[in-house]
Amino acid sequence: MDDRPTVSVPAPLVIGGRRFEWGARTYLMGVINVTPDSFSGDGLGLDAEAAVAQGRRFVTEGADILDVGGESTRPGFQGVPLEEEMRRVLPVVERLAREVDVPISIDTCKAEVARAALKAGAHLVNDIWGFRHDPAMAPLVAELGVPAVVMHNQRGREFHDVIGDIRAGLETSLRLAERAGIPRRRLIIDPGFGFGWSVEHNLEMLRRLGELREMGLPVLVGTSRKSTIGAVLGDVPPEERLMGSAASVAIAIVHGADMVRVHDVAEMVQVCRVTDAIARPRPAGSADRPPPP
Ligand code: HH2
Repeated sequence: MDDRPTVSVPAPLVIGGRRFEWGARTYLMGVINVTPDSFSGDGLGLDAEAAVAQGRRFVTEGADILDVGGESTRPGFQGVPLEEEMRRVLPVVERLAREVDVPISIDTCKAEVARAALKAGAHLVNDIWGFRHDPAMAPLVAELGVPAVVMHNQRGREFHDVIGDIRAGLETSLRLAERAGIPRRRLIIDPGFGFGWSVEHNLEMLRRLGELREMGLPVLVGTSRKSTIGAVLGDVPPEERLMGSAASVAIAIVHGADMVRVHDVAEMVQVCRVTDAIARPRPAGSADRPPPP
C-alpha cells in the first residue's frame, strides 16, 4: 500500500528485464557522469575504467538503474560534439551492460547517441529535453520499443507557475511521444529540478510534487547535490551537500517520487528505505517488506 498523495498507482514497467512495481518502494538511479566538467564534482573524465568501477559499486550499494551521461548539463555548460559524447559513453555502456545486472540508462538528448548506446546495451533513454530538442528522439524510442524518461526543462521558457509550467511542458512531451507511437505506459516523467528555476521555484516544485501524480505516470526526481541545496545551506560546494540532498530525497518521496536520481547511492538507499517505511506503510498482516538490497 502506498499512502502518499496518489490518484492512481502507475502500471508496473519492465526495464531491461527488471520489473519496476511503482508504489512498492522508491527506486534509485545512480549517476555515472563520464565528463570532465559535471557540476557535482563527480565527473569521471574519460576514464572508462573508473566509470565502470563506480557503476559496479553503485549496484553493490543498491542502485536499481545506472544512468550514464557524457555531456554536462549544468547552467552555462559547453555542448559536446556528437562524436565526443559517443566516445565517452559507449565503452562504459557496453561494459556495464555486460558486467552488471541492473538496467542501464543513457542520459542524452541526441537521438544518434541514444541509438548507439541502446545498440551497445542500454535499456532506457533519459532525455532532459523530453523529446523536444531532437525531433528524431521520440521516433527512435518508438522504433526500438524502449522505455524513456521525459524531463521538463524550463531553460529559456517564460515563467507562469511552477507546476503549471511543468505540466504544460510534460504534456507537450507526451503529445510528441503519442504522435511517434510510444505507449504512454512506457514513460517516466521528471519535473526537471534545477533546470531553469530559481531556488524558491525548486523548493515549491518539491512541495507541490504530488500534483504531478495526477498525470498517472511514475515520477523521477533528481535533486542530488544541486545548487538549490547548496544555496539553502549558505552556498556550500557540491561535496558538502550530502545531508541536504538526503532531506530533499525524503521530501520528494513523501510527495510522490517513484525514483530518485542520486550521486551517493549507499547513503540514499538508507534515506529511501527509512522514508519508504514511514511513507509507504504496509497493511497489518501483510508480508514483510522486501529486505534491503
Ligand atoms: N539532472 C542532471 C542530468 N540529468 N536527468 C533527469 N532525468 N533528471 C535530472 O534531474 C537530471 C538529469 C544534472 O545532474 P548531473 O548529471 O549530476 O550533472 P551534470 O549534468 O553537470 O553532469
